[in-house]
Amino acid sequence: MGDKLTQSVAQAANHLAHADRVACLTGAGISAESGIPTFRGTGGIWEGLAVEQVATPEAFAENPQLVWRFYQARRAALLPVKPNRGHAALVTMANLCPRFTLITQNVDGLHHKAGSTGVLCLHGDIWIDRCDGCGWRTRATGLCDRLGHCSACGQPLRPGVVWFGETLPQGVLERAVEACTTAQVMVVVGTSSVIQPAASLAHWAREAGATIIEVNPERTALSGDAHVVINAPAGEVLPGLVQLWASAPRRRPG
Ligand code: BJW
Ligand code: ZN
Repeated sequence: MGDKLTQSVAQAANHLAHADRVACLTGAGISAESGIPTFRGTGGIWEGLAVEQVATPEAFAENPQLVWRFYQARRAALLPVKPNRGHAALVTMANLCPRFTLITQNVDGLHHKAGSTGVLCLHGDIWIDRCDGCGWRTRATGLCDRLGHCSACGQPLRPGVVWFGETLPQGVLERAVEACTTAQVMVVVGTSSVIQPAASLAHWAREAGATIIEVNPERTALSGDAHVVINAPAGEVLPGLVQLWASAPRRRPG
């Protein structure tokens, strides 16, 4: 590790050691080291289509079969995937902190697979099939290339994720806002911080007095407003950060 990186990790560990309320927001970057492509890193994540072209209610209305195949391909790619050292470090973080809230924009279920509990999934879960007609929903049990239809009302089934222009699952954003605006420290990992309302959480946390720590190998829309920026891949730095936090003398605010 370079001097600057070592210093920012030490700074971050020091902030965390002084906190008993911590919120963490993750994005696609935390799963990158598990082999899942990010959305905006490589320019188009499926058959040359950007997520903005398929992850909308309009795209589904126009071509439900295409959108269905997109999500089936994503599900298939997820089957062999395992959580990485970044996901594992966040499980340990939760054990180090009396009030730790993990919030994710990811729909891949890898935090859950790693052992995190109570995760607030802002953008839903790719393994849910649901019907917009009558609200019926179920957990998908396998892959099926053919578009399914609701057995209750006949509408085409869609994945249980949040598309552009849709509101976030009821109550989830509210709980995330509460966690972020009451946290003393917020850690933001692996997100370009451009998609709303998730991107605003760190700003609301900062306005409410939290110290913002960003972990990302690239500069993002948030970097200028973060108090500590750790420019490195999550799987490489989070385990060390957690170790430092665990060994730091605890001087919590009264
Ligand atoms: C690493 C790494 C490593 C690499 N370690 N890091 C206010 C202003 C303007 C627009 C809006 C607004 N409010 C709402 C909107 C509209 C819209 C929006 O935000 N548009 C933007 C284009 C501006 N938002 C919405 O529509 C949201 N709904 C909403 O607000 O409802 C109310 C409302 C409706 C209508 C109008 C107004 C209000 C819903 C957003 C849903 C987003 N859904 C998606 C798809 C989910 C399903 C699926 O997976 O297919 O969610 S889009 C996609 O982007 C996905 C992600 O969760 C999300 C965020 O992406 P993320 O995680 O940041 O990924 P990347 O690829 O961008 O970044 C990865 C980062 O990792 C990079 O920085 C790398 O450097 C880094 N990285 N390797 C650490 N090893
Ligand atoms: Zn239905």
